[in-house]
Amino acid sequence: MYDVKKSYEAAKAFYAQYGIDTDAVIKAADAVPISMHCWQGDDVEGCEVKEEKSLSGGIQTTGNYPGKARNADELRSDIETAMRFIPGTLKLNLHASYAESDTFVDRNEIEPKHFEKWADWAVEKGIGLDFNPTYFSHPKSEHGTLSSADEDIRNFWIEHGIRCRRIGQYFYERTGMPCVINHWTSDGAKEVPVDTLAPRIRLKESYDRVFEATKDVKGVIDGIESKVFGIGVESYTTGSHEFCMGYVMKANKDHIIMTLDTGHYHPTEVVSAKLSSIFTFSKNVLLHVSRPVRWDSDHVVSFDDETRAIMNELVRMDKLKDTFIATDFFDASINRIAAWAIGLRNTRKAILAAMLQPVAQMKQLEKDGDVTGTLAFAEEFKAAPVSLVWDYYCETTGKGKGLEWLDDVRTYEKDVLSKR
Ligand code: RNT
Ligand code: ZN
Repeated sequence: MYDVKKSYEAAKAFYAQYGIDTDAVIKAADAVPISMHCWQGDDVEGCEVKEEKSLSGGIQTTGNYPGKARNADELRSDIETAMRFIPGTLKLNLHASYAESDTFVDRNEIEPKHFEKWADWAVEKGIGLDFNPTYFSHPKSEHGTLSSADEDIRNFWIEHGIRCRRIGQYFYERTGMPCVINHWTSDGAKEVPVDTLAPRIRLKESYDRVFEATKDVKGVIDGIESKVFGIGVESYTTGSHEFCMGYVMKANKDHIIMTLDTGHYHPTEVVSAKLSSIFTFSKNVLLHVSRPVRWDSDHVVSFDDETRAIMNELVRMDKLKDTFIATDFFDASINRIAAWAIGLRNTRKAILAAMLQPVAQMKQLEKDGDVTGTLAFAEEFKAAPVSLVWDYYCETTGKGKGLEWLDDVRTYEKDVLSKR
């Protein structure tokens, strides 16, 4: 019989050998906020009143697993259910396309009132809200948005960005917690454009205008997200890594930071290797935790080497507190509540695993020039009994040890999802 408490005591003794206090680590890992993305629940469709919901902008969901949320109420119920299985501090990350209204409201018309139900819900739950302008899945986004050569189109999306920052302030005022906004445009081209510069200059100017028009906005942090390519825009991305990094560094404003999505780089490039360079020049980073499989495929976050390497880096640099961690994946081929549970649990577990390492000791070994010892320590902790600490943590926080959550997800599927 597996005794969680007894097993935890054994793990506690293991870590105590290296001066690690597992009780304290659990507490610290539990307090790290993770922003849970709402869009896993409905395959990024959103709640806008419109005739046809189709995803565009170089991102794609594949699969048609039954039971997806069809409206905001169902989505909230699904999010609440998933949250029952996810330990630790959470925020909810919304997209502008999750506006609620009885009649059609275009993206350049959205107001805080269209998000009132979400805000009420967050206040009731005591959680913070993050936000994203939706610069995609719209008839006016087919040929670029903020970087479009068409001034009317550009103005439309600038107004959208402006309204989103004001909604961000509304979330801040309602929840009392800063709202982290992520700006990502899918602007790009299938073939290499002859003029690659003009769209980038327009994108820069558009971001400038969004920020200039909303400089009075309070309680909002803005991530600028880059990407290497998207489906249909394979050859050129206006908001490339260099563009976004340049924008953020040149802006030199505390609230404008880089967003690093783990699926947005060339397959051999890793976010874990970029973080310290960015922290050399920036105070904060917004992280989109995802899992690329060959490309930006947005698979469910895995407890894999790269996710662990990212969390190791953040812990070793003491930058966890300066990093806004958000999940970003969408799998339509499996139970969507399970997708959330697995991805969010893995993100938290990677944080816990990173904190369950004798960082000070390892830093000292390295400082002393003991490369052998440093490597030996790093390797030793890869197979340390993290899961015993994890199980104890999940059980004591009521989130279910091991796979207990899976039975509950299946019950919810039978009782609720299968009836949709
Ligand atoms: C797309 C970006 C972006 C989106 C969400 C829905 O490649 O990663 O962050 O996934 O905004
Ligand atoms: Zn992303």
